[in-house]
Amino acid sequence: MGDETTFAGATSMFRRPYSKDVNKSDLIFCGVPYDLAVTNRPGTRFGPRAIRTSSAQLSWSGGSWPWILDPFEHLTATDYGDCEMDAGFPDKIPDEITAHTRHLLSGDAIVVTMGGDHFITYPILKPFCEKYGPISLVHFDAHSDTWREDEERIHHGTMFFHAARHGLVVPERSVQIGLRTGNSETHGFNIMDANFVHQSDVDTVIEKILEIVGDHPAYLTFDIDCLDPAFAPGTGTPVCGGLFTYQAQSIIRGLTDIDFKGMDLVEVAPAYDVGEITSLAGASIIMDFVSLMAERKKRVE
Ligand SMILES: [Mn+2]
Repeated sequence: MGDETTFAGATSMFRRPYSKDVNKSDLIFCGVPYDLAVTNRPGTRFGPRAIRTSSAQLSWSGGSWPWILDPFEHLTATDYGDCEMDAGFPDKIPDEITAHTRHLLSGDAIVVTMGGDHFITYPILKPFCEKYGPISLVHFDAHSDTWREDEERIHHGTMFFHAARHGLVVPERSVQIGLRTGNSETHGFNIMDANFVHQSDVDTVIEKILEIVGDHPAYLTFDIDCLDPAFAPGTGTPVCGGLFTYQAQSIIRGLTDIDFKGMDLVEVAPAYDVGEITSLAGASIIMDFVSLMAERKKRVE
């Protein structure tokens, strides 16, 4: 990994080289700076940039604790830059996000997206589903994002209702973790709400996730508001009583048996952040996912 000065230099994700070649990497980072589908505070369009900046201090050689590997010794990773979206045609943006993700998935790379508000997961999931079939969601969030909605209406609180209805995901093989908002309908998703996570130990949560997802192709979607506002104040729709960063990281570190095809980290809104702790939490969770992918690759080497 790069050993450039932490406080200066280029701010590509984890200091990986920028590249538009989607065939030369095991893992591609990209940003989708879209925040027009929020129901509360906007500002996540600045999320990818803030996460990249925070990632600089996680990019020294040797990898991050407690992983005993440097992920980038096992995975070639590049930063594609951000999805281009024409603000002059707002209706076309979801299709632009889908086309962008489809392009990134045209090679064999694992695609890691920094949001953006959580709506972006819906257009991202379409090409994942084309490639891998209906997928298992491992979904960390304060909110279910499955509120019932009209046929055409969709925003960052309803896209998983549509994703389930349109067969992009398999709710029965999916799990939502950390929820602390009421929704009388589960639409078949398995739920471990914040109370369950706080009252269980980390190993129990991991075991249940492994049981639910099994060997099904999976996608990790991490809404930073899953964390308590004490750990992630810089987000549009914070909810008290959430997970510690430690809990979320420990759970993700236990998921090496899951066949993840990609992930996103969404809803980081730097304008409401304090001391950059939210973007650092986001970058750290992505680092755990990348280390997890490296660990899986190492197993078969
Ligand atoms: Mn969400």
